[in-house]
Amino acid sequence: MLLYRTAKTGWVLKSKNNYVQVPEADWRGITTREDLHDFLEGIAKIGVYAPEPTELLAPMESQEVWAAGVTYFRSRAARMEESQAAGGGDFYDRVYSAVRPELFMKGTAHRVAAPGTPVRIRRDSNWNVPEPELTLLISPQGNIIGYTVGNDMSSRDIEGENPLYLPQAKVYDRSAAIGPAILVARRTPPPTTAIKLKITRDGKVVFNDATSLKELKRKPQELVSYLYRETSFPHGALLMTGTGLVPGDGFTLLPGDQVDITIDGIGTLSNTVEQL
Ligand code: DO4
Ligand code: MG
Repeated sequence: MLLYRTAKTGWVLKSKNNYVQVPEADWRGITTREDLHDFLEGIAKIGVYAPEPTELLAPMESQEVWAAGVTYFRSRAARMEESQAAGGGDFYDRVYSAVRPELFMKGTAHRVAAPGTPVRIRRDSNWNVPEPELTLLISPQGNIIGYTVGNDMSSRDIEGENPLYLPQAKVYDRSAAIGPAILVARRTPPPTTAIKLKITRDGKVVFNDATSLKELKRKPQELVSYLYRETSFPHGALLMTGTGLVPGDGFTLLPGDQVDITIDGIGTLSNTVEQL
């Protein structure tokens, strides 16, 4: 089942190729329900059909958005290269194989771009990339209740200059996008699940590549258990699980680019790029 959030009609469910309206009385707190799967099955059975959702919002409420890093070999390699001059390469190598993962706070709903709206690149950065990441919706009790698509926009020059600049490379207005929907499923998407990134500039595709979940070094539940250690999330949390796709060193996003991130079974998160 896919759960969409819309500007006009609130939460809309897609079940067996039908769109079903979630009653307004159930909107609040829907993404923090421990019983989300069972609850949505009940809504699907009642079946008040709705039109295909438009004007999508990020499918979240007041969760903090967190991100895991260096969970794919490709991310480790790219980070080691970009931070070589700053002597930071060793940290990325070590965290890739350490027991404790890298986790950082990416932002709150306020910093998240909705599907179809612009993400931003910083004005004080010249080297920017999108990071396509399977993103977990986690309940207040630490259970994974859904899966969505995330874009962890990153300023590689700032990150590479000094690892201590990570929060500035990662967290600024509209430095994340989430959507288009939450996949509510009892099981984690299978390892064969493809994560695809396409970047289009002036009508031409300038980057097009794919990875799959089998390249993800850590188990989603392992990342969640570290995130929830000693830390409470009364509104639940969203956790981006890291990128397995990093365009080559010569590539940077430019204003006007279109970023399409597709994850099998969830959909495509599309955003344009802005630098105001
Ligand atoms: O260590 C820096 C960030 C890594 C990251 O965001 C990723 O691997 O996806
Ligand atoms: Mg990332």
